[in-house]
Amino acid sequence: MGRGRLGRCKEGFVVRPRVLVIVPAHNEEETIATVLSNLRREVPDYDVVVIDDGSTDKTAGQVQQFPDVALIQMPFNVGIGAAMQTGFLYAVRHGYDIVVQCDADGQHPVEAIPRLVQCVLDGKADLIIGSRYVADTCYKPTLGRRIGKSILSRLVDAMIGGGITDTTSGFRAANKNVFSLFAHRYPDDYPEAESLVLLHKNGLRAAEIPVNMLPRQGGRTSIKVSHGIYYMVKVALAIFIDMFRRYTGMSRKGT
Ligand SMILES: Nc1nc2c(ncn2[C@@H]2O[C@H](COP(=O)(O)OP(=O)(O)OP(=O)(O)O)[C@@H](O)[C@H]2O)c(=O)[nH]1
Ligand SMILES: [Mg+2]
Repeated sequence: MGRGRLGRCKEGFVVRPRVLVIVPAHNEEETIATVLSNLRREVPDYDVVVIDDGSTDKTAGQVQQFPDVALIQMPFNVGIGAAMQTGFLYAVRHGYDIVVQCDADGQHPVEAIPRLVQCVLDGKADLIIGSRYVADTCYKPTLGRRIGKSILSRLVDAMIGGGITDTTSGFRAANKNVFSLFAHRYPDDYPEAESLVLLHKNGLRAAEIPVNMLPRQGGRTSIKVSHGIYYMVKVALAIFIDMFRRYTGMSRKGT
């Protein structure tokens, strides 16, 4: 671990940012190895940590075939929010500069990661989201998901003032301000939309760029239709409650 630290050049030291890719995984034995191979090929200078969240299949065994990929195994399924928060905490403790979130099911176009990271480095925003909805992509959500996404997007829009079309995308790159905040506090279920409200309340900015997302490349979705509706209502309520919260965690503004 720890590639991309300092490189010497004639003029002195050139600081290269240390980037950590966090891959949350729950029962992704069919796809995780391909995702990790793609990461090694496309972003060999970035470190990778997989958060295996109590998988009951061979996910961990697949990850162990990659000696340079870190593996954190949760003792039982803690859920995507707590798993990601573990990754953010890992990034803080190991002194990373930028964190990227990338799914384990092959949906996220790994080759777009350098673009996400570059936008963060250029200061375009504190969090850059890979969006499925800015341009036409191969991703075709079901009707239920389109409705859920649209309700959540409207709520988030009302809270943060618009500008984000894909509030539920988990394909993101974040600077230290963001992942330090998230290491401290991060929503539990379907955390992506609510996390944007958290960011906004802490004076941080999100923006998005178009990416071409694929359908899941194997295995099964974690989102069953009945759960989808339940979580949609839960997330909407959580966002609504956030509206009245004065203090959200790390804000210097005390919002
Ligand atoms: N750590 C952890 N990861 C999870 C959990 N549930 C899902 N994941 C991972 O989070 C990522 C996104 O989950 P998906 O089930 O693909 O959700 P989605 O991409 O919104 O849904 P699909 O479009 O159907 O794939 C994948 O890498 C999953 O393995 C969980 O409980 N814990
Ligand atoms: Mg997926």
